[in-house]
Amino acid sequence: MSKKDPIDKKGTNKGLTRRGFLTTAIAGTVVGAGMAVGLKPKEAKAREVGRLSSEVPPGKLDDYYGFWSGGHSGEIRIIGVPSMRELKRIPVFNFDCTSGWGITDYSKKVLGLDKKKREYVVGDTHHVHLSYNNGTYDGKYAYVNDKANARLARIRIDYLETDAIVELPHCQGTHGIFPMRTRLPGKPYYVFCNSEFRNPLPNDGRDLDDPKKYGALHTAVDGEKMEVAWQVLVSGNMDLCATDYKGLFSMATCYNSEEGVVLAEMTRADRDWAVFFNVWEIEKAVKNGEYFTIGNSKVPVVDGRRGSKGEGRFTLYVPVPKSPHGVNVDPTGRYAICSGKLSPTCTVIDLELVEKAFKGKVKPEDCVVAQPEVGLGPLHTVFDGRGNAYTSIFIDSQVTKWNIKKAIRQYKGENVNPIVHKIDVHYQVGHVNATMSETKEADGKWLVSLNKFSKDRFLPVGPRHPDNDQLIDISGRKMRLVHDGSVWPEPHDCVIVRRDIIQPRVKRVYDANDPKFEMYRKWAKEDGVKLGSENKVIRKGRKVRVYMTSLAPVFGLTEFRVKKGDTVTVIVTNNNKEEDVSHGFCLSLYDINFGIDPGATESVTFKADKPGVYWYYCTWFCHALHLEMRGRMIVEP
Ligand code: RUQ
Ligand code: CUA
Repeated sequence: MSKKDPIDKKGTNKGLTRRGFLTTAIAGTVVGAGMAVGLKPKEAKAREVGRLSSEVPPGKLDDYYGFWSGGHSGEIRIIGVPSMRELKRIPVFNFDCTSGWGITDYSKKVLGLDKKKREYVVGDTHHVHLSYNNGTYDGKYAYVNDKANARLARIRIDYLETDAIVELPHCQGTHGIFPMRTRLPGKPYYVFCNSEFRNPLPNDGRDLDDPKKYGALHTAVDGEKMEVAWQVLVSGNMDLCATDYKGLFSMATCYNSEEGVVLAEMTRADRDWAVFFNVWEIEKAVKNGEYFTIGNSKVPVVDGRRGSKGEGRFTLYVPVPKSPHGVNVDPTGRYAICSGKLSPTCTVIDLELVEKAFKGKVKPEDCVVAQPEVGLGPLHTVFDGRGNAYTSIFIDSQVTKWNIKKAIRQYKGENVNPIVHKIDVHYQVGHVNATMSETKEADGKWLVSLNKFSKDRFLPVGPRHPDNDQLIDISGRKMRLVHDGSVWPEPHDCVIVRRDIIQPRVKRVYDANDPKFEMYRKWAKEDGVKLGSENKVIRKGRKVRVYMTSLAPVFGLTEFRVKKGDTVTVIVTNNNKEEDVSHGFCLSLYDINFGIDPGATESVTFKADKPGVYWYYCTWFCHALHLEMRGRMIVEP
């Protein structure tokens, strides 16, 4: 736990002095979850069955932040682990009135809804990953894909708010993403994104009925600038994505080496592959101008297809049976593990051999060092930092724990059984993830099984069931199911992050790093208004800016007047200094509703197209006189 952790060892937030103090005093003898999970790996290893407590008593805080993708909702959710309590939803590709995402001017800018181009209003988030340095999370950003509209979004961790979205040219089915696991001096920091679907390149009406001419692109996005850097054209398709720990490779599983367009075609071959990308060799080629472009996009593309000059230099195709799904790199950084999906095996690929293969010293197929049988329908594999892997088994509805070193020995012909334990999950597990599993600091405490079906596990709520995210204690030799967590479909994946890494601010601070600040500061300067302390209506022709403060229980303006047809921007600043006092601004019959965090300024722009009196009111219960916190917009005909 770092010194900066605002939460003490008993799991009490020092910021919550009075309430925190009382609960600590009352619960003084209760063993907090923070202590219960403070096991030394050695003790845990000796235990036959894990014995961690998932109980987080009132007033205590969780040990981990879980970042869950929201699937159809297009959002990210934050879940406390081990309590499995939902703490927050971060709107990303969706609309949300709590914050006003998709409604306020700033969020529209991030979403690209301020431009006169195609306006996407749906998203499908699958994979959330946090930014890294030195093999572990650096607490700066989270990234998430949009499978629906081929985008990558970034969330800044200090405000847990989306701050950039980039569209990936010529891509469809943007699925697996993964950031580099370390930052290399003088080099860009990339997030890699896979195209799962093959489509015409460019997709402008040509090659409609000629799927052989379709292609799929692996895209490198600069995770700091949030700009597309380059793309690689591959054979087949790409499903999940991972990176190594040295900052050399990205990689993807391919389930459609057949390049088919219907199921029967896509599952014909007994072997597909994992494709490895030689990141800095590609970068070098791009710098040397050895690239082409597609359609009207300026993004450099290199050819990494099989049989091209790029094979062996930019890409390496390692055969893997059959239609593999997940690819995960173990915390030592040595092994990439592909989960077989239609093969009951996991394929272990030695990344040191991949390095050699790129130098032509070994053959791609010789990079495989183990292939344990784990069960029917293996999808994803995670780690405990003690040499064990945990693979989700979709068809068997199980999680299989197996030992990587033993699997390698078995592959060499030794008579050892790598399978340690199997546990039933309920039901049809997709992803699993474990505490810090995607980092070199994997701590082997908790595993979450994200089950697609819940069937009989919860009260029936009609034909559309919740998913069941089950919490499993992996601190012992055998796994132990601890908790059923209902969750609205469909989180695809999650990462579980030690809480000292996540340091959110409780109040908005308008420093130079805050892009919102830039926008409002510019406007206020233009209008000669002191933002946050003056209440003024500034008219320039048909454009009206309304500057308004809010301090419980009043808005700085209890009325403002505009004329029918004006373009009106209402800019509201929350001047409450106390933690957790949010206000909202809802404008009746104008379809406007957004929240304003403590210390924040938010704005909305709309056309005053209906004359009359329209009440605006505060939507956050901020004060005993919250209902009276309202005013009138008077639109003169
Ligand atoms: S996928 S259930 Cu979108 Cu992550 Cu594997
Ligand atoms: Cu401000 Cu309710």
